[in-house]
Amino acid sequence: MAGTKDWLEILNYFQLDGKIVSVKPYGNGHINDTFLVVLKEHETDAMKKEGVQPAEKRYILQRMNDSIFRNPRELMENVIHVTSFLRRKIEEQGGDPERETLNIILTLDGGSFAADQNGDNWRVYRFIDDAISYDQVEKPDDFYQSALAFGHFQQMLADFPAETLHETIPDFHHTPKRLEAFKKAVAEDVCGRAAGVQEEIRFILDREADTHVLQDMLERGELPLRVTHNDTKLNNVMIDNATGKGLCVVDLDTVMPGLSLHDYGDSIRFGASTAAEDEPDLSKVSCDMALFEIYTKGFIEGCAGSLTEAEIRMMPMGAKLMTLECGMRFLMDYLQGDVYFKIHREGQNLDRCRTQLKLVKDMEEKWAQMEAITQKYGVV
Ligand code: ADP
Ligand code: GN1
Ligand code: MG
Repeated sequence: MAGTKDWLEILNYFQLDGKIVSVKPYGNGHINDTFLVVLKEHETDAMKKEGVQPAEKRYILQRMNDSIFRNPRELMENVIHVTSFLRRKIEEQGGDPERETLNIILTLDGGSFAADQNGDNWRVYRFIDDAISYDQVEKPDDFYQSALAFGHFQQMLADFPAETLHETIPDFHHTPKRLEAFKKAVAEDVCGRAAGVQEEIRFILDREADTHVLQDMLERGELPLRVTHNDTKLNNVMIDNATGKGLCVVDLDTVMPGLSLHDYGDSIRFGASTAAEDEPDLSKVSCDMALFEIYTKGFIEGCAGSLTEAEIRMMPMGAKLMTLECGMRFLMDYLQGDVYFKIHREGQNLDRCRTQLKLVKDMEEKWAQMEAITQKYGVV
């Protein structure tokens, strides 16, 4: 994509003012195409006279992934609904809604996204300044702060009318259905890659019984259905540079009814790992129990007493299942020719799968420790 002229065409759909300084790819999300846009405000005569420099403003521009999110209108309805709900809560709590939730920049005709001439759909958020998101834990306290933020996020949405949410990706964390889709991809083997990954396939299939555990508990009414984020990796939360606290949960595309354990587990699989999600050297990958403990403590605190005894008891299983599910999704994508998660090199999805499976194995070995930690913080 695109010289300045094309960016101008896209940015002109939105209620934005100023001259383009730069538009650059931004962040490390696997799904949307994200750009940081810098605009400089137009210099007025008054500014010239008074020697005032025109200010620069930053925005996040995203090309929404339409092959994953099939209905952009419904997706953006969810984002509008969730962010307006959060805005009210944040105001009630004396917070700053301009920084503590996403702010959508509307199109000229008041819409929340715009289609360009190629049919690609774009949206713009105000950039959250003076905050950072991490791709790996650098300081344990950042991980703790992210846990508080994700727990608090879920807590704020406790009375959100769940029935009004569109299901942007059906059965997103329905692990048994994910396994069925995985088996189909193995059987079809469209790229002829299955022969080279028999060990990984076997590892996943051996854990079929596990994939049902949380779903069965949900269906038996033993775990509550809540409004959850569903994609709680560390780089989906902004940490405030000034305070070091979790400031804003971003990437709201998958906010849907789900289990608290999905949010908890997804954070653990990403943030409690000792290595990057795509680390090729598996000897570097394990689940760090100190980080596991820090996140567990923060998430339980962030949920402010709302987690049930069963939710807390099942935390180790939440961590393991979300890791297994993610490993399975990476491997399925590798088998299907890398059509879902963005890759930047050959074999990256296979490396991602392998780190997840290594983490699952490590968690199984540390199970007693994980149970002891969750019980320690779960005691009320
Ligand atoms: P994806 O769905 O591809 O993961 P995200 O919505 O998570 O895309 O955006 C990618 C990255 O961009 C995030 O991890 C975060 O670092 C950054 N980001 C997203 N929205 C904002 C925002 N409003 N302000 C600042 N940074 C943002
Ligand atoms: C994707 O969008 P991003 O990069 O935050 C994916 C998650 C996976 C994650 C693995 C909509 O998250 O489900 O857990 O990659 N998001 C979607 O890193 O599929
Ligand atoms: Mg993201």
